[in-house]
Amino acid sequence: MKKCALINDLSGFGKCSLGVGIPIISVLGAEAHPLPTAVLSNQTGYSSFAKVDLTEYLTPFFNEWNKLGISFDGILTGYFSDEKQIDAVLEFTKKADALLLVDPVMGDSGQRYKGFSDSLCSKVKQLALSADIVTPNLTELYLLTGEQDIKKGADILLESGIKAVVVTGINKNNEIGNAVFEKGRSEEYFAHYSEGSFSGTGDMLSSIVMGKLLSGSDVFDAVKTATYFISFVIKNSDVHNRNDGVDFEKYLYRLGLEQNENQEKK
Ligand code: PXL
Repeated sequence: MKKCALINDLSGFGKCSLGVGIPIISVLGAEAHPLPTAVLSNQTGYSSFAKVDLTEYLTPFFNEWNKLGISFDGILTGYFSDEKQIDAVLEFTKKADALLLVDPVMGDSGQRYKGFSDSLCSKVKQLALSADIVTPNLTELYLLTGEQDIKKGADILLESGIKAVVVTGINKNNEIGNAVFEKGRSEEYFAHYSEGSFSGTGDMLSSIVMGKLLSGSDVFDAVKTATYFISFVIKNSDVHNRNDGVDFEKYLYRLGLEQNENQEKK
């Protein structure tokens, strides 16, 4: 089986990060190997939270993984609570021969998440620029490039050597969608829009894309699957507070079914 390292936080409430990454990578048929950057009582969108920061453990954990001689096929990164975590990850990824997908988690809806200082954002940018694929939302695209224009922002990232840029959460004609840019090809996928923004949907997208890539899909098909799945899940969720996240658990089987059908055809 393909092995995927998931470097992200673990939040007890407010479904996101490892809480959605582990089941999604698993249902798509790859091994999920988590390394929590922090453990939180709940994600930071709620009015308060308690947090255990695991910065000092990242390098020792990577050292143990290296001692085990594990070679990862994919590395997916998400939320960081300290710049030093990113230095540790850069040290690890530079020696790994893995597909690196960086979700440059920094903010949403025009706002930075709590704790994202200029210096943490510039470290996230450094990591993003070393990735094969990045999945910024519009706020993060702006923080990475200073561009509000999607194509111009994506081109800046492609010029810096990133192979594919997936810009998420685009509203057009009352639909919601994601745009994929590679040098020489770009596509957009749109689906039903449910008003609002919901915790963890960016994490769902990056995990679906990684899981699909590890099973041999290209990034366009991967984003297409993610777009329709996330839109369907939101539409069928009973959400009282956007911080709680969406009812993806009930529909994971759909991702698994589609994946198994595709694998059987191969
Ligand atoms: O889904 C992004 C995210 C991840 N992790 C934590 C967060 C957020 C967004 O608020 O607070 C802890």
